[in-house]
Amino acid sequence: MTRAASHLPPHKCAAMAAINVHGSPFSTASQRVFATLYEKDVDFEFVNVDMRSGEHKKEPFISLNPFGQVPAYQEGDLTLFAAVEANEAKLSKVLDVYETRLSKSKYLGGDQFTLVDLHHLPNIQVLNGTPTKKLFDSRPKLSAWIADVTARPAWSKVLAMQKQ
Ligand SMILES: N[C@@H](CCC(=O)N[C@@H](CS)C(=O)NCC(=O)O)C(=O)O
Repeated sequence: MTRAASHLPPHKCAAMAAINVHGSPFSTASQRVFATLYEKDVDFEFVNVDMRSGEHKKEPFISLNPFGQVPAYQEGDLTLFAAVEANEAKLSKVLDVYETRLSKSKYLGGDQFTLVDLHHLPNIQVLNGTPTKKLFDSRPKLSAWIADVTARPAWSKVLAMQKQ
C-alpha cells in the first residue's frame, strides 16, 4: 500500500488517506469495486469479510454498512456503500439491446472500455457458469464483448483474489 509521502505537510495527509475495501472475493458487488480500483491502479487494502460465518451481519462490519451487505468502502472518515439492487428479470430483452449496441461500438459506452462495461463483469462471470450462458452464446457481438472484457488483467486480479 502507498502511504502519504513523508515530504508533504501534515495537513495534506488527510487527502491521501488509505483506502480499505471490506468485502469478499466471492461477492459480485465487491468484485465490481476491486476491478475498478485495479483498473485505475489505486492502492487499497482488502479487508476480508467472511460471509459464511455471517461477519457481514455483525460488528464491526455492521457499523460500516447497517444494511449488512458487502462491500463497504472506507477512506479516512468517509465510508461508502450502495443500497440499490439490480433487476435481472428481463435479462433476455436487455441482452438484445446490448447486442444491437455492440454492433455499433466496440464497448457499451463507445469505442473505449469504461465503467459501464466493468460494472457487468461480476454478473457475467457468475452467469457464465450457469445455463443462462446460452443467452450470451446466441448473441455474437455480445459473446465477443464478453471474451474481451473478461480477459482484462484487472479482472484476472479480482479472480485471483478468490484463490488466496
Ligand atoms: N447494491 C449493493 C448490493 C450489495 C450486495 O448485494 N452485496 C451482497 C453480496 S454480492 C451481500 O452482501 N449479500 C448479503 C445479504 O444481503 O445479506 C452494492 O452494489 O454494493
